[in-house]
Amino acid sequence: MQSQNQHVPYDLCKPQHILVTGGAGFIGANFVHWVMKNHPEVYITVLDALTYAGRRSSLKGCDESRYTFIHGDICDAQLVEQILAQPGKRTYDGRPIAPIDAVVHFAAESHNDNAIADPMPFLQTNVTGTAVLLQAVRKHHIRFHHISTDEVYGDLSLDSPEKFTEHSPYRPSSPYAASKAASDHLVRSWFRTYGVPVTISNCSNNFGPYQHVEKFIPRQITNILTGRPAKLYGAGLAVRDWIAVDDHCAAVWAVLTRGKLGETYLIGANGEHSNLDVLRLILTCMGKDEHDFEHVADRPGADRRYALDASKIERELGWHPQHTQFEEQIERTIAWYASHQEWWIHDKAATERSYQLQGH
Ligand code: NAD
Ligand code: TDX
Repeated sequence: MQSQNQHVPYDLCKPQHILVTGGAGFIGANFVHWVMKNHPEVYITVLDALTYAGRRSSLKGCDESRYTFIHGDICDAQLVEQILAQPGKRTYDGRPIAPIDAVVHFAAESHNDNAIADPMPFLQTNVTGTAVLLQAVRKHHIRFHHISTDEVYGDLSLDSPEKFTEHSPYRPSSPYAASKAASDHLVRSWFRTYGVPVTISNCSNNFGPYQHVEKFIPRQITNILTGRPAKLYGAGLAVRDWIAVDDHCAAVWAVLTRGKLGETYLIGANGEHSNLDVLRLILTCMGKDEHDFEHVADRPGADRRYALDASKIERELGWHPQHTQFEEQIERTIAWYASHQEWWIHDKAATERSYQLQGH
């Protein structure tokens, strides 16, 4: 296959039909809702394997005539080829749907504790799955945006003002982060070697609706809602750089539609907080004593601090986070979990059993 020009300056991509992988997961589902609300002209196909982390009900409320859900695995090359090779089609009421012209790739195994217990599914989905998608978009000349994480850069010390930039060296410390780093390398190499029109974004820790109860913030909220103690790893001094998931979705849209091909953009909202401070805030917002939690074992090799310098995307693409009042966003997240018990209650007991086995 002939290499496409690697130096297209700015590709103003106006997608008409996006394939969203992992669209039944936390950020993917929020992205589907966000696009439906903000870009009603776009049609979406979701490809999701519905692992323990994916839920069809996360897409409830989306206009059924504006998206198709496909239950399948990104590692299934035949299925991916079949989806991307489709010519345009029609909705059930006869309206034309353009062929898929962009892929936004969220699908991944995403939880560090799971990767520590068993890294192999992370290599399969995050590395092999990304390679399968890259081969298919290469064949069909389709725009590809890869969703990655700040964890590929390793961690920072607690007491320095340093932040990650697009030039920070890759230094992943955990099996999950290493699998995401590998996928980033694949994406860059498919750009350089084959001219596949790609962009990458590396985002900090997200929070908001539809996040699985295994993750830090929803775990604490749902522990308190179900009468379990909140659980803090180690002394809780580790720092994460939090961003409201809607701000991440808007940033992904900015990179997809206005990003420069082959480039990486860091996405963050200057939301650094220690785990201890976040937990105390959740406890206080939920009317509990701020000391009312248990310390549990930390992860082996735990990362200390993540912090992102997002000035490139702000400067070059004009994206700025809108939901930066952390306490207000935490209160909204608590209210969402309190009013959507039917969405998470079935996962709760099994998640806690698995944590108990891991000593967390
Ligand atoms: P998630 O675990 O909530 O969702 C992942 C989704 O992918 C699920 O719906 C799951 O069913 C699906 N999936 C898993 N394996 C699949 C496969 N083989 N084929 C098809 N679908 C599959 O994850 P998330 O938190 O929404 O993360 C989404 C993406 O964003 C990931 O790539 C993650 O690395 C990245 N990211 C997450 C955060 C965060 O804070 N959650 C931060 C930065 C980057
Ligand atoms: O019960 C808990 N108590 C606790 O103190 C849990 C589940 C976690 N923690 C700590 C561990 C981390 O220092 O909270 C911090 C955040 O943990 P997670 O929510 O598991 O997130 P993290 O490991 O930082 O990774 C997240 O951000 C980067 C996402 O899960 C990744 O997918 C993303 O790439």
